Amino acid sequence: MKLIVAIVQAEDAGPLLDTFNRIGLRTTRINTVGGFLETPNVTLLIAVDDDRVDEVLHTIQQECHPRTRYINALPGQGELPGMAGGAITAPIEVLVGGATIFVLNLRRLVRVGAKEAIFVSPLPPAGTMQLILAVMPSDDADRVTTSLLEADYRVTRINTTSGFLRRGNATLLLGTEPERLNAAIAAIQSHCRYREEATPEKPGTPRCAAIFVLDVDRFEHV
Ligand code: 2BA
Repeated sequence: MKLIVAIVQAEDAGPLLDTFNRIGLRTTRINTVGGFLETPNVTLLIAVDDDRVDEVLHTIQQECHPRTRYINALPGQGELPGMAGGAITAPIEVLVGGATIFVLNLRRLVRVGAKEAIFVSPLPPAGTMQLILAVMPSDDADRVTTSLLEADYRVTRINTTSGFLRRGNATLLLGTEPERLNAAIAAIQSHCRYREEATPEKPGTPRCAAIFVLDVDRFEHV
């Protein structure tokens, strides 16, 4: 399985999510800001089977459009010919791409409520740090965070939105040594409440949290 991280322009996010819902793909939306333009964009997390990756990429390509943006020139750049230096500056044209997409190998995917990992790939090389992204309803996140902190894990919370229900949820980001991975997953599972909620695939399918696990190539704490 893969975790696709796609950064798209805010204008394209709504129609793209509608299409993902129509074709039965679950997504998590993070409201983000481009580092260069400092304008809002949207980052989507999409976990899919390997054989659906091309379909996801194709869908993004169909729904997301490159656009030209204009920003004010930086000091000392782009002055109009004939004007006093810096008096009036010409806007700079920037072409923003349709989407920026990262496809990552998932080590494990757990759907809480299904009680079991629905996907586990072979064990990582010994000692490989693991990164957990756990998406859950906002009202479970405090309880889960407290239990993880009590067990001496460190956690970062991102406020996110479910792509289907468009309801606020939370994504916890947690790095752990591989030998403590199962205990972290168990803590998340046991502190999430089980709910009956609709999903794109099947209205009424039970759902609580989705836990994505990725290998970390390098971990430093400075
Ligand atoms: P922004 O950082 O706001 O960048 C918007 C657009 O500005 C970029 O479009 C690119 O055309 C230009 N740009 C970005 N950084 C620049 C720089 N240092 N010098 C000159 N021009 C620059 P895209 O490349 O299509 O990127 C769209 C958005 O995707 C970015 O918004 C950022 O949020 C994200 N993104 C792109 N590449 C990324 C990467 N390698 N890692 C993380 N995020 C990335």
